[in-house]
Amino acid sequence: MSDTRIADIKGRRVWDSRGRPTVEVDVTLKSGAFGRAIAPAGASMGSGEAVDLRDGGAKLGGYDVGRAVNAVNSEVAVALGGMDAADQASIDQAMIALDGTANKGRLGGNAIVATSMAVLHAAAAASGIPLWQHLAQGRKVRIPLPEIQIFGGGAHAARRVDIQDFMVMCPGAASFAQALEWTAEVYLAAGSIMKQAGKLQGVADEGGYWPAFRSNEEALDTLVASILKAGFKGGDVAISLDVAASEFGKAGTYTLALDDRKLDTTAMIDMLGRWCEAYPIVSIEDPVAEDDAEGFVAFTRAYGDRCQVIGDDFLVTNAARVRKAAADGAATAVLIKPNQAGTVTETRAALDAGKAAGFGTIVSARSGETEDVTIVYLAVGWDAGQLKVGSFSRSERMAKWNECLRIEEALGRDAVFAGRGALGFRR
Ligand code: 2PG
Ligand code: MG
Repeated sequence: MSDTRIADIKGRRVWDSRGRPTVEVDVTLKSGAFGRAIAPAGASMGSGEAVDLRDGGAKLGGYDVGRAVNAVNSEVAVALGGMDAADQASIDQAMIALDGTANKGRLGGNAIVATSMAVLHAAAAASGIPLWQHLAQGRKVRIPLPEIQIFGGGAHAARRVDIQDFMVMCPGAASFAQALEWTAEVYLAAGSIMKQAGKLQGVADEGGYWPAFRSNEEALDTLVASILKAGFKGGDVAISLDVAASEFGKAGTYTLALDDRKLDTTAMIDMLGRWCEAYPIVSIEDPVAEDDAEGFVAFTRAYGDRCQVIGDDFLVTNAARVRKAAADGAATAVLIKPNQAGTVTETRAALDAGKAAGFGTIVSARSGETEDVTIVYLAVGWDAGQLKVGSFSRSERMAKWNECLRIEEALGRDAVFAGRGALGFRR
């Protein structure tokens, strides 16, 4: 057995897909095994997320991460030095205790999550097998059904449209590789439709086309036209939305800036319901705001049997919140983002709570990303069933899709694609 005790931890500042600073951590074990991970960053964030610690002030728009990097190189390195990297739970518990706050605001959720994931990588390296396999521990896993953005919006596109992510899912695909190929056809078709309409204006934060639309419905109509132009029928390629309603809704009032309308919770749910009737929608994330638990229950009761209802800002990768949502019937699926929870262990607990409740589980990237592909290994190794990474352009996104392709190829005939069955519906 190699010596899996931690010999060295080094944090540094690197840069994300928005050109903002973020935290990278290197972990070296006594055996020489090495792990590295980078913290991602959200733009539309739930208030219950682990704190993304930034320096503030004028420099770099206040986004610098000097304090978080410093925490890694001082307190965290000292506390974890000599600990066993193979014991992820104790590592994460030590950082939670060291931080001492409820929201990881002292050391920074970014410092803690990058360290936690780097330790995980190092432990896998020590075991000599790929991280996804290290996590699977011999259990059967599936290659996730991808959820891929075609048009950006909301906080990722200067609020050009209200809805944040207009995505496709390919429940009819037979493999991950085929799902990517189909999505590539739709992305291409969407680009040519936008060009013809004189609306091609580059891409939003996650690589989806800039949403130069007059209404949210125009985005949906254009998405349907793109699916049809690419030659697909309803069912094989379907629509998924992240409404990210906390960004424009509070205390039961939703302000749709583009449509110049204010809606209460009932009207908001009715509007989404009409969309579910009119368009081939199989999944809706954060249909109402994080403070609107009753709205989540009402929406799930009305549409959860035919449309997966995902809690993101609402559940913030928190096991207790997932359990409560399951008991209340407030969602049918949970988005799993390591940096919302702040450690690998807490992320896993939220995913397990989702599975125990019969929820769909979707491991997700953030809008601020890097070349780090850890989430792909988590999605496969933990058998999440679904993976959300953003769009089908820009290499911080493509690196993740491509890595998942490689895993499917490595599994060969043993590869099982999660497909349609991964979607969580109300039972
Ligand atoms: C989300 C994510 C990814 P952000 O809301 O699901 O689309 O966005 O990272 O900005 O929270
Ligand atoms: Mg979201």
